[in-house]
Amino acid sequence: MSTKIYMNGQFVDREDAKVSVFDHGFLYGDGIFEGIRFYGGKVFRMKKHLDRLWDSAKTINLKMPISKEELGKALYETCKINGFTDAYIRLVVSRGVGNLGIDPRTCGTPQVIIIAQALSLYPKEFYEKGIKIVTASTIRNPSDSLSPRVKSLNYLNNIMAKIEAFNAGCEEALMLNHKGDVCECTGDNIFIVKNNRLMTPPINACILEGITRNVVLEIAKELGLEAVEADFTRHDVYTADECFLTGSAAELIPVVAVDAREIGDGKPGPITARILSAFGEFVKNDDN
Ligand code: PXG
Repeated sequence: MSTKIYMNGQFVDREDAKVSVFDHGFLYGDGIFEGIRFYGGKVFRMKKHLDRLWDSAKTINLKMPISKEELGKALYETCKINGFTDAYIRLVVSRGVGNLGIDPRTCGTPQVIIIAQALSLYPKEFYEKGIKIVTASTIRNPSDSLSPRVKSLNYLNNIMAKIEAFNAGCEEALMLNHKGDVCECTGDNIFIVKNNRLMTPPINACILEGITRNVVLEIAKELGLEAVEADFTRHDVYTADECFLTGSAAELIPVVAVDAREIGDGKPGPITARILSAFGEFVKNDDN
């Protein structure tokens, strides 16, 4: 049976799930998205994802053509119709079909698309051995140009940095902001651990406010670990005891080297392991 894709209230076979070449999502990257996990028959942190999507829509001046309640139901229906209990969900809202030219006023109704697919997890090795990353020369978009808080369909800023990572033989790149402070990676937030204290850049450091990041901050509190949101530099990363990345796809991935500097003893650290294991428990019991 072919995978069914949700398109504007209807389910369409994968082969037939097509958008117009005049959709401004395709022409200009004009649109927004969410990457969501479906764990054990539940949409993880659904309210947070929908709230973030609505905030992205607000900032790009896009009027959502569906209510949060309806869209929440559609997320569940899409997983159900495809028989998933665990999946990766990509929710996309594009500006819709319009004329050539960037004028969003020419666009009809925004297109709402939900793709659910079986998880293609990162290799086990990433979690067991950790990954090595490099700093990209491409800086993160400053907030007053295109706010990284908007999860927009225009990911070229991140893709440019990701290409630098691949060219350096790494899977991820660390991005700095216009001030030179540590920002985030191309598709994940970053944490460091120093003297048992967790640190992650604040929202105004030009990051996407990751759902997983916020879950890790909650978990740290539950575990009685000190965790702060504060600006820091690459020096702090190089000299950290531990470092890890967070994201809906990655969950938690240990980082064992940055720009060829070994982090800690060059192996995934104990606090990272503690949080990763608590994360596994957290997703089972989450009701948000
Ligand atoms: N920063 C950036 C730039 C991201 O794109 C995160 C941080 C982590 O956010 P969450 O809310 O996931 O903890 C992201 C997330 C995809 C995909 O299909 C992208 C993300 C997550 C899942 C899938 O490209 N980006």
